[in-house]
Amino acid sequence: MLITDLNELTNLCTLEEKRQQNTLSLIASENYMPQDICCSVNILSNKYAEGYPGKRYYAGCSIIDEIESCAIKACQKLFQVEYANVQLHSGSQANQAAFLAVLKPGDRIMGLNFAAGGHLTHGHSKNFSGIFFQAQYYTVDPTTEQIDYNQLEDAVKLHRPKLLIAGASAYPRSIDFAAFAAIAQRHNAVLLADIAHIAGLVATKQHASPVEHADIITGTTHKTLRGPRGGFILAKEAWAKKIDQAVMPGIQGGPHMHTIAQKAACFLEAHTQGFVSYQEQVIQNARALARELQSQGFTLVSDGTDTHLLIIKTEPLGLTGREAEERLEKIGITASRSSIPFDKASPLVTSGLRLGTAAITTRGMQAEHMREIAECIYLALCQDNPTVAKERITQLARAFPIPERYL
Ligand code: DSN
Repeated sequence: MLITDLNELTNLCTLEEKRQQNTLSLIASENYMPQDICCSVNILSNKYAEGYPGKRYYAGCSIIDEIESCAIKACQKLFQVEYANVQLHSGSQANQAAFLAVLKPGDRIMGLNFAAGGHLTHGHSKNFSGIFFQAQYYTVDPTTEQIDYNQLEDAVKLHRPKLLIAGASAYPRSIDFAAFAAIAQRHNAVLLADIAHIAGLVATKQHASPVEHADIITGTTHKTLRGPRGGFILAKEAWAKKIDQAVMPGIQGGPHMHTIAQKAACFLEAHTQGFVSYQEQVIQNARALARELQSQGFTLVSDGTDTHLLIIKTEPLGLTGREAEERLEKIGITASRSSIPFDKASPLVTSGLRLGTAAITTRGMQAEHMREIAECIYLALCQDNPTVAKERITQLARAFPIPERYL
């Protein structure tokens, strides 16, 4: 359908808002940003501000400078880190800039295998990271489906990467950044920690921080951190100049100042006790959902979770990840198909379904509501009974509307 008029566009946005209100997002990388943060700063989108506070290539940036400085300081304080760059448009661009700061084209990198939960930007053959760099992988132990740090060291010793990446998009367990750092140091690799998914958990100490261990840390603000769609880079001061240059002029031009203002609000909110309680609840809900699903007979990758996400194996149900995703969408749950360790199915099909609790926890759900969700997932995936499940999910969505303000 070709949109020819602004009203039609507005209608589509209203329809999307209704869709979000009437369904539950269990997509592990999604969340609901506070509406009072997102509406007030659109005026900043009018301003060009290439450069950094106090060093811009445009006039009229004095207020913009204060806003970006506020975001930088709040981010540094939140993560207790010496340097922060808040201009990254996304987590992928944060990784691009980190690579540019550390590597030359053709250098070797090593990240977690894609099927085991690694991200596209950690060396996938169709991504810049696998096109411009020589990518090697480590994987998880086939029995525990968790990273085995002896096997990781063997892989690093064998392939000698210049950059070792610790982080994932679909790995339900904690990451031992200290162990990664020890291995990187022993084998002269630079350590990049990608905390895109777990940034909110790290900020509130629900997951150990990589700040003491990693050379460079990349992350996103829109997942567990519950802010605007965007990225950031943290590092020790020694990396500051190289990273600033890698971001601008390396890969980006004008920063999105409206998003940077939203990031500032997000970092400030993340300092509050209310946000800490929210993150504690995200983890409690993920554990409760894992337990309820297991009691319904589902098999989970690595047998559980330490974080905000978990992955159901769909092969034992006679379904692909894609079919499971479609069945859940029919009952009003959005979730994402996910490869599982050593998956034989293609990434478009997969043998797993990734679920996360960051968004439903923002809606106010508690551990006791995870049973209702698990039962509806059981009805949809094991009994192919969408009608009852959809009614129950609709009621739950109505009982827990997306809030406008949180704290
Ligand atoms: N697409 C994001 C996710 O779903 O994990 C990562 O970039």
